[in-house]
Amino acid sequence: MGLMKTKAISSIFVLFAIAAGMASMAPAAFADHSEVAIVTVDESGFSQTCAASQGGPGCYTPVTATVDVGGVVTMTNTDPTGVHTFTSGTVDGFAPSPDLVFDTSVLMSGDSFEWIPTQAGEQPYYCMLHTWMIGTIIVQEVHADDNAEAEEAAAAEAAAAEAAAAEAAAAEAAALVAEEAAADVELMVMISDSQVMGGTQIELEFSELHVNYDLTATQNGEVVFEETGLHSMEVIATHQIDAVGSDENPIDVQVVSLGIGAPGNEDNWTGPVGQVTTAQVVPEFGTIAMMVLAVAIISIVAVTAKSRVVPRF
Ligand SMILES: [Cu+2]
Repeated sequence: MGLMKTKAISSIFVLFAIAAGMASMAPAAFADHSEVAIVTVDESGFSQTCAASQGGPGCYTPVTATVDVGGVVTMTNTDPTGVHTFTSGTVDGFAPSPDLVFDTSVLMSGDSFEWIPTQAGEQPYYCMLHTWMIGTIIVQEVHADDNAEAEEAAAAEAAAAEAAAAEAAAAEAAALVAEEAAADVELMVMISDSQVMGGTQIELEFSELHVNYDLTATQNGEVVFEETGLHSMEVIATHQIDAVGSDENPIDVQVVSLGIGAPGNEDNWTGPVGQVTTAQVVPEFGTIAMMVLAVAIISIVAVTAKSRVVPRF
């Protein structure tokens, strides 16, 4: 099917990228930072074990990349099991603060994005679909590490640039917050599961209080759980499903947001309505954690596609 073809192409792309990277590195006496390739760790959307905070190596490789000002950073989603973003800015738990320097938006498996930095400094970034995925790009003046003097000058310049960037970022963030308040409320939900008492316990962790939603779980094309008009007073809601997923018969979980607000007061609900988040329960992963940002339609479409990609080679 078309799916297999996509995977094959992405694998070839990765090999090529690695080969190209090695070839360009070999002849340089000094470390060449005119280009750097960053990729995503396989299954980083399903498990947080890659995160440094969980003792992992980081969910992007390399997790700290160095590039010259004017160099090319190629960001590629090499994870065959999911969609990811490289979004500049920082994230605090569920709360991302994009700084608008770059945003790949949703990259399907095999997709790439290029960014050419124009300013020295440290640029943090994260995946807006899986906020445990974080990385850093260190942008330095060309040949900054050729000698210590240049390095010092670059460091001073970088510090100045960083201060200026921080100022700009703060202004942008403030503007963004104002914009967001006027626009729609962002809603994220993390879906995780555990096997409990011969069934499956689904835990939903919302980024907002008072989320109204529909929850449906299907297995083998059969509905094993279906409730509409659910309300989560707290950020966490749990539901017991009377079925256990397996590799052959995974359970597909679907959450549809209805709006945010008190039950019975639909007219005043805010937030995204009708946006869909899916996750798949397969025991080999133990607890599956998937976080979804329900703002842009494209990410929702992409996430729906992700659950179909899960049964893989
Ligand atoms: Cu991701």
